[in-house]
Amino acid sequence: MKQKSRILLIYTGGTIGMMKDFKTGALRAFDFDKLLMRIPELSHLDCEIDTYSFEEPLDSSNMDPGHWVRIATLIEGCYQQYDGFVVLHGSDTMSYSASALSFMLENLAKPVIFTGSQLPIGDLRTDAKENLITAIEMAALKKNGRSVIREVGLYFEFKLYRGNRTTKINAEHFEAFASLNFPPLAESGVHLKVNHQNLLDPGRKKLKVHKHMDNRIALMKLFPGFSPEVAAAILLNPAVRAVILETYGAGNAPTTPWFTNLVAEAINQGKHIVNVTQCSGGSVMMGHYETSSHLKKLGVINGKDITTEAAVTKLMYLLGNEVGAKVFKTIFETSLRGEMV
Ligand code: ASN
Repeated sequence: MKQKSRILLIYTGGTIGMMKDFKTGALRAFDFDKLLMRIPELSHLDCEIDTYSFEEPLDSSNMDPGHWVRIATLIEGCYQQYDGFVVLHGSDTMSYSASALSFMLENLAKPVIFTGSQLPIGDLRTDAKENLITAIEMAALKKNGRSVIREVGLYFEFKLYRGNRTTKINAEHFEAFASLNFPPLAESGVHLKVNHQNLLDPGRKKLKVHKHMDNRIALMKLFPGFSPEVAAAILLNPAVRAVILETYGAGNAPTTPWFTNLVAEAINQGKHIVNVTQCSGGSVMMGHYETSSHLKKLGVINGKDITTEAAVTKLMYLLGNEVGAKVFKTIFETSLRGEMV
């Protein structure tokens, strides 16, 4: 007889489980048991579901690396008992958390699927039920006794994406996420369609969980008129070990001497500078234009087609693992979990 998949549902918070606070009118997280009562459909699914809830569910604006460590530790502790994990999470920072977990869970061979919703589960027009039910079904998929999805995914509005390729693009539409540089892993229509050619194959190595995330990083989005004083305050700040430059188009930045000198000085101080485009899709191509050749010469790290969310969490992960200065650039420029080309 076919064994039912066992899924652990981890509730961290988010709109999916929120209700209106009568006093203030603002949406606030409520407890998990009440949430489960609103989805009797869960008992019809062909899998066994256990649940775990943060005792104080969060709006995901309050997520931080400590919460990622909690989720990673939880998965590590019961990895053998379950066939898959579904993480209910607020949509605002879901792409950061999914990216972070993808780096923290090395050699992951089971699905960890993030999902949530734009409307609370109690709302008549809610998108929460479809997202949750299909995320569980995707996590439960097995072939020849092995999980089909063996990576961190993000399921939202009929599509399963690679988590570290996603960005939240809309605060209004049910289609809140996009993965512009990588096609969906699976799609939900009348049937669940898995795009097998897009899936990661982690091999059969043992799961390794990394729990040190170093947050001494900064993100600097360029705009015409950036003040040299503000740029210096970021790039030369002693509290900062690495800076992500969100540049224009294919990785372009001003060629004014003050800017070039600041980047050079930061690199001299041993800081890692990463070039990521502020476009939602496409890739950095350092050296393609004169306006990026200077960065290439200085030894700026090429973020290629990585999302800002993945760049932030990859930096935290590599710094947290004390990756040496000599190999840092090469490792950052290598795809570790399918987050870049
Ligand atoms: N503020 C909410 C959160 O990220 C938004 C949502 O879940 N749709 O927790």
